[in-house]
Amino acid sequence: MSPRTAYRTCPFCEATCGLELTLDGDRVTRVRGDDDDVHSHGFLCPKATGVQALHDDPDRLRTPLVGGRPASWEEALAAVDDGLSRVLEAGGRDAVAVYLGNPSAHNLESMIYAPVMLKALGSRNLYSASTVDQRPKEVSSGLMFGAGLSVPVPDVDRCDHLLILGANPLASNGSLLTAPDMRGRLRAIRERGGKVVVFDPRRSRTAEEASEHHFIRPGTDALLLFALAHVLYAEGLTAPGRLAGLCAGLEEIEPLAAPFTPEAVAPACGIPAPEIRRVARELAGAQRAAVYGRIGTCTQEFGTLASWLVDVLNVLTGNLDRPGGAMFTRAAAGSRTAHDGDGRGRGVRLGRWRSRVRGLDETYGELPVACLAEEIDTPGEGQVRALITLAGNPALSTPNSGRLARALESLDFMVSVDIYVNETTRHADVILPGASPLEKPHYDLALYQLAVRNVANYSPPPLAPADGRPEWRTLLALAAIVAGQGPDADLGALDDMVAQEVARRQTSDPASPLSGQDPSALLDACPADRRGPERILDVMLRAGPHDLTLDALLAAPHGIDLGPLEPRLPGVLRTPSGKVELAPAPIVADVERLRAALARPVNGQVVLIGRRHLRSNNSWMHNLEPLVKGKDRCTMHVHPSDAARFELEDGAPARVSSAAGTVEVPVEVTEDVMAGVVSIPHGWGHDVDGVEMRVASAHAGTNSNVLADETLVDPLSGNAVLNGIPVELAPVRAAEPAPA
Ligand SMILES: Nc1nc2c(c(=O)[nH]1)N[C@H]1C(S)=C(S)[C@@H](COP(=O)(O)OP(=O)(O)OC[C@H]3O[C@@H](n4cnc5c(=O)[nH]c(N)nc54)[C@H](O)[C@@H]3O)O[C@H]1N2
Ligand SMILES: Nc1nc2c(c(=O)[nH]1)N[C@H]1C(S)=C(S)[C@@H](COP(=O)(O)OP(=O)(O)OC[C@H]3O[C@@H](n4cnc5c(=O)[nH]c(N)nc54)[C@H](O)[C@@H]3O)O[C@H]1N2
Ligand code: SF4
Ligand SMILES: [Mo]
Repeated sequence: MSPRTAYRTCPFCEATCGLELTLDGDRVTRVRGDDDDVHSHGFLCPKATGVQALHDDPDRLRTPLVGGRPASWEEALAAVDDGLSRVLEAGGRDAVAVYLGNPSAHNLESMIYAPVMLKALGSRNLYSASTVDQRPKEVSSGLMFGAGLSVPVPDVDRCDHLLILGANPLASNGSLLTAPDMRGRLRAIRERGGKVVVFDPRRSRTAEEASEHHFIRPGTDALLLFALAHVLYAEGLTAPGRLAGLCAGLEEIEPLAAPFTPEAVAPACGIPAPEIRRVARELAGAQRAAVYGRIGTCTQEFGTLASWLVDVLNVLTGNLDRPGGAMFTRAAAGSRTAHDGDGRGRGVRLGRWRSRVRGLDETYGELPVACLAEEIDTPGEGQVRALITLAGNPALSTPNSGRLARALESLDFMVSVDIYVNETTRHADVILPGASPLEKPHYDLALYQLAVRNVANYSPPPLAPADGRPEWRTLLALAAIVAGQGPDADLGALDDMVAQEVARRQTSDPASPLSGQDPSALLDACPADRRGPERILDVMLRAGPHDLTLDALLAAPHGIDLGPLEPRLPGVLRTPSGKVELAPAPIVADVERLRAALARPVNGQVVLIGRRHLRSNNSWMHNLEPLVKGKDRCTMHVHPSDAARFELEDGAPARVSSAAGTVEVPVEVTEDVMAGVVSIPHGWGHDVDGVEMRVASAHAGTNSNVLADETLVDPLSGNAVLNGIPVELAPVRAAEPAPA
């Protein structure tokens, strides 16, 4: 067979780069950036080669495992039916918990079919990686704009001033910001005479590329942002312009910001007051500016406040919803706010139920994953006794991993849909294998909702699934099982129901031109032989705002560019008032907690933060030799003054302890981290029994989330505090025993 070319969107991070793959039979022989991709224009990062390495990885699961042994799909699904049915019978719906991991948001099949399974299960114990990630931003956006995914995206290609807090897009390639080649885009800002300003406790790669970088003490972004707002008011620099008429609660911001003078926040933030004043003036003085915060501003104790203040500043400077500011994307498919209405909607309702043990609020149908271990290991009515994980590795990704590992081991039943036997799935009774990226169709239903341009790109699977079982059928089979239909339900009939329901939802959006039309007509418009995720995507595209069909995307293998972002206020809003809610009551009520933090002494305490590396992706790409080879990446960055203070030596192991646990990790002394802060990347620690990832085990590293304290959460979102964890440091001396 002669080599062929296939175009496929990279599924690994949020940048959604177009790849050009050369295939020889069922082997990938070359991975390149697709120069003609309408969004990435040939850009790619080293992780792209992971498509090939992952496909070929001998440790990647290709058959189901039952009790650790290869089994047929029939056996495996029967075992799942047996295990889940017992728990459901004994403990009811809430006794079965689900954890959805990050790759499920990059996966068309799980974006469509995981919710079907969740609905069929009807458990209140739903958890996901969102509550160790962006949930604070979804809470602030939901309260302000009426929908959790109405997250304003910095219009990086047209702004001339970008203020970045807690994001390192040169390593992460952007998050809640789908924009391939952020290095190029940031350089372009500077080349057109603009400025990039970064606040980060580390001199990150993004900080190095910026016009200026300020070290900021972890967890103090909300203080800084309030102080910036304070300066805008004090110096008469607020200029909301047309936004004044589109916002409710604008007048509440000035008194809220009053206590947060630059002088008041300076000691806590570690930033001199005159610098804060200058940054505020330059932000206000820029023609077109955007403030952008990401994981560093979310996974901290004031995550929702900081996320909210980012958009408050965008409003106060007149930059929300205008070109070069922070804008709302109009995605081609899957967005609840694709069509402009009159701005009014039901808004979001949070806290509809609470977690059983700690009483933390539900958000968007989920409980905080920081509660998962206690919901499993605390006896009583409603205790979790079974767990379904889908593309998640909570044993490495969520706080107090030590406790969670013990809890997972104690479950009556666990099933994982995953591609590896890893730190989490080793606890599962049954593992159902997901497919390789080459065996999956791809369309970024989630990430295109946050793209810096309106784009759409569909890639068909370059290869058929090796065992003929696409992941969506596995999810539908699980849905059938938890619905009590047993392991051999008619998945085709279920799929028809799902498609019908999607069509019904599309035609019941009052803002849609299809509102009130017959959903069956929408379904019937799709080619007759189209089924599964392709049919549903086709329905969504047809009902979407850009008049697309799947056939149109199939005819455009490099994607379709639907143009730059356009102003969308008030049509994008879904708030009861029809206005941007600038001072939502729950957020305003939380300001007092921030005020109290002003008085808190720092006193030489050391806090832990994380970091990301370009060649790594959370916990799960460490089994791919091309990506892990070279220098050890799981080290603790320590400032020279702290190294001296705690007698730590470069290259030697240190003992790090927190309220949750203790780890040992090699020290890397560097001035790239601020004094009083240490940094360890998350997602490592592969040297535990039962993991079947040979390469990863040889580059095991340390699990930093052993140190994360699950009792620390941002109260409004329940999001875990993973940055700014108080720790104690000591050298590991040869004679001391290792921690248990
Ligand atoms: N290569 C690679 N790319 C990835 C991932 C990966 O693991 N590797 N993961 C993907 C995922 S799931 C996500 S969510 C995104 C995340 O994307 P980003 O948010 O860009 O993530 P990071 O690169 O971790 O950058 C966060 C920065 O916040 C800083 N920081 C920590 N605490 C604070 C604080 O309190 N305040 C401030 N101002 N800064 C702070 C850290 O030093 C770090 O430089 O990346 C995605 N892309
Ligand atoms: N300390 C600290 N902790 C953090 C973070 C931090 O910055 N600091 N970041 C947090 C963030 S932003 C995130 S998103 C989470 C990530 O948390 P998780 O989503 O729990 O973890 P991942 O490492 O992404 O694990 C993904 C899992 O999916 C599997 N997988 C990969 N591809 C597929 C597929 O196609 N199908 C199936 N079925 N399975 C697949 C992998 O084998 C792996 O088990 O970690 C969080 N944890
Ligand atoms: S930047 Fe992200 S999407 Fe692009 S090639 Fe790298 S991992 Fe893939
Ligand atoms: Mo994430």
